[in-house]
Amino acid sequence: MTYIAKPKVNLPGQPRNALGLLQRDYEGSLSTLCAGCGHDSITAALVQALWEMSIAPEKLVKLSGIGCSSKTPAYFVQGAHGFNSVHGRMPSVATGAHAGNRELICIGVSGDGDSLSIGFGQFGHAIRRNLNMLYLIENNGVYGLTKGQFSASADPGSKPKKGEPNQMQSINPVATAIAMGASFVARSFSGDREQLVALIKAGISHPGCALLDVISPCVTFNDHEGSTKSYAYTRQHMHEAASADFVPPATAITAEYKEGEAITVKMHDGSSIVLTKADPEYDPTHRSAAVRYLEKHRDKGQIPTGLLFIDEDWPDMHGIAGTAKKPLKEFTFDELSPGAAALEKLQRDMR
Ligand SMILES: Cc1ncc(C[n+]2csc(CCOP(=O)(O)OP(=O)(O)O)c2C)c(N)n1
Ligand code: SF4
Ligand SMILES: [Mg+2]
Repeated sequence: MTYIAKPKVNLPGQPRNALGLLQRDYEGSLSTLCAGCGHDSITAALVQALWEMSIAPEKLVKLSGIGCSSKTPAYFVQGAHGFNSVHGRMPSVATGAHAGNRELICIGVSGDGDSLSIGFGQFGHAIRRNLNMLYLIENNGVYGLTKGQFSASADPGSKPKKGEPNQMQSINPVATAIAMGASFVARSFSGDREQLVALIKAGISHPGCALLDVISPCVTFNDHEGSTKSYAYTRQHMHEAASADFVPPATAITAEYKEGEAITVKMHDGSSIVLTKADPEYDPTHRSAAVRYLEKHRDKGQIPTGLLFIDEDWPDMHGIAGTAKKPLKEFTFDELSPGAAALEKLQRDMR
C-alpha cells in the first residue's frame, strides 16, 4: 500500500463545500494500482460523492480486507479513520467500530475474492445484522493482487488470459444479498461515474447495510476478449434497471417525472432517492420482484445496474439490539461498570 503523499497544490478559485473544504481535501495518498484499473475510478467517485455531501473527515471510518481493491481506503479522505483488516474480515471490524460509535459514517471496501470466498460468511452476517454502512465490492472476477486467478464471481464460460475457461457457477453478490434479506442493493460500473456517485450517496444515506457491487475491470488480468468482466463486455451488456437520483435534505425535487415512471423513497435523514425505472413493471421496493428481474436479465445475458432493491424501514443493528445512542467513549467509568450489587442481582436472576 502506498503512503506517498500527493503534492498539495491549492489552485485559487477552487469550489469549496458546505464545510469550506476543497475536493482535494477528500483525496488520499497516490495510488500504486495499475494504470487504468477500475478501482481507481471508484476512488474518484468516492472522493466526489463525499465532498459533495460535505462529510466531515473525522466522522468517516474506512475499512477494508486484503486485495488490490482493499487498498482503496488509502486513496481517499486522508483525514478519516481507517483500518485495513485481514482477508475477508472487514465486516467484523466494521461491526466493532459502529457498535462503539454509531455516529461514524462507515464505508467498507472489499473485493470479489475478499467478500465472496474467504469472507463469504462475514458478508452474509453484515447483511443479516443490517449494519449501517456502505459495503462496496470492487468486482473484477479475479484475485488481482495474487496474479489473476478466477474468483467466485467469475461467470461460467469466462475465458482467462491463459488456460481453461471457468467451469464453475458464479456467486452473484446482488442476487445473494437480496435473497439474504439485504435492505439496500445496487450495482454499478466503474466506467459510469454519474451513476456510481448517485448510488454512493444513496448508500451512505441509507440507514442500514447498503451493498453496492461495482463491476471494476482488472486491466492486467481480466480485460481481454472472452472475459465477462472487461470494460468492453460490461459496456455492451449493462442494462440500467432503475436510475437513482439523490436529493439532499431540505432540497426540493425539481425534475418532472412521468406518472408510473418514478418512485420517491424518503430517507430518515430528510434526503430522498428518486428512482426512475427503465421497465414500468419493475418494482425495486419488492423483494421477490427484484429477484425475478435479476433472473430474467441473467437469462438474456444482461447485467442489470442501478438501485435494484430498497427497504427503508428495516431496523439496523442498533435498532435491533436496542443499544445506547451515546458513543461508548462518552460513557463514564461508573456508567459502564454497574458495580458489585448489580452483578450479584444479575447472577441471582440467572440462577
Ligand atoms: C488468509 C489469506 N489467504 C490468502 C491470501 C492471499 N490473497 C491476497 S489478496 C487475495 C484475493 C484478492 O482478490 P479480491 O478480493 O478480488 O481483490 P482484487 O485484488 O481483485 O481487487 C488472496 C487470495 C491472504 N492474503 N490471506
Ligand atoms: S492487478 Fe488488476 S486489480 Fe490489481 S491493480 Fe492491477 S488492474 Fe487493478
Ligand atoms: Mg477481485
